[in-house]
Amino acid sequence: MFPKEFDDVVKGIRSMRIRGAGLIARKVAEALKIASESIETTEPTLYMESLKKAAKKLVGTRPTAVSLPNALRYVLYRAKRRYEAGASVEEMKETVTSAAEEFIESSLNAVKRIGEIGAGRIEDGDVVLTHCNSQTAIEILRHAHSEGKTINVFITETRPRYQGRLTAEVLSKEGIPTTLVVDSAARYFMPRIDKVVVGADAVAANGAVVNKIGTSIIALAAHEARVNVIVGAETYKFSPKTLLGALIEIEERPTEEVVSRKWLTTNRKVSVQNPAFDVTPPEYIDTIITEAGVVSPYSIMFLVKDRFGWAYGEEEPWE
Ligand code: RI2
Repeated sequence: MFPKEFDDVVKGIRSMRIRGAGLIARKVAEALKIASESIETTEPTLYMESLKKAAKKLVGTRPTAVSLPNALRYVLYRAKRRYEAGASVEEMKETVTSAAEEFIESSLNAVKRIGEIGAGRIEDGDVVLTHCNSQTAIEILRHAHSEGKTINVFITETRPRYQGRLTAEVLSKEGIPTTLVVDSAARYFMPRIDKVVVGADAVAANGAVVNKIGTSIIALAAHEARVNVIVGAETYKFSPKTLLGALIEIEERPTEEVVSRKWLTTNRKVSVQNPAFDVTPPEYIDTIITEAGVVSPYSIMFLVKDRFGWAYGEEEPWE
């Protein structure tokens, strides 16, 4: 049993009350810290077992956002190293608390830094199209606006959960002119667009970007119209497993997000699918902006390894 705040994070991520890949990562780091502080034992092995149990509960909440397991790896590898070195429970708790806080702080700094770097790619007068609700993409646009650049932003609704509305609300409150359009209008409007700016849930070893369903068709339309596609992705969105040949799992969400249960029961022969993400191949992406600058997907791996302190191929720390 872990405290209620821990269970609230688990439920919140599953139901998407807590959403957005970066926020999810910060929330699981925080939840692991809460779980760690609540473990009542002085026996290091029992402590580690409970901590792994907490991590396992968190890791299964949403399968695609790789920032989630990466945040857990960041914290857990540090605890594991201390455990192997013979640390006491008190010492391991301190390690978990400081690693979680360090991760959260560096995540927030990363989003801010991507905003600064990405804004350099936005020119005065640009018409930008964005999809879904990415804090990273928003930060790039917000920063460009704060530099005094005049920008106009088209936002796709992002069916079935309409996260585009959230982005429209945030940007319009900042004083940025925004236009909300249906997802299927992306190609229709593309001739008016100068740049596409989106976030990422995961980046694979070949540079492919996994992001909200619909991103790849927008990137395809942008490619056809020779419009640049800019992706803002913190380095902890890189999937280390893809280096060893793994594919990133695409989350399939409940059909009720697309049609009502009533509609389904009256149309029993219709099957409904609701993949939450799709994969945009690297040839449709012009720039991936990380907090370490504009880097090639291959060098992201080395940055991640350095910063996050794990050896890829090593057993998952919650196993
Ligand atoms: P930030 C979101 O997923 C969207 O796909 C968005 O582009 C991505 O996370 C990255 O968001 P969801 O949680 O980390 O809405 O940039 O399924 O905020």
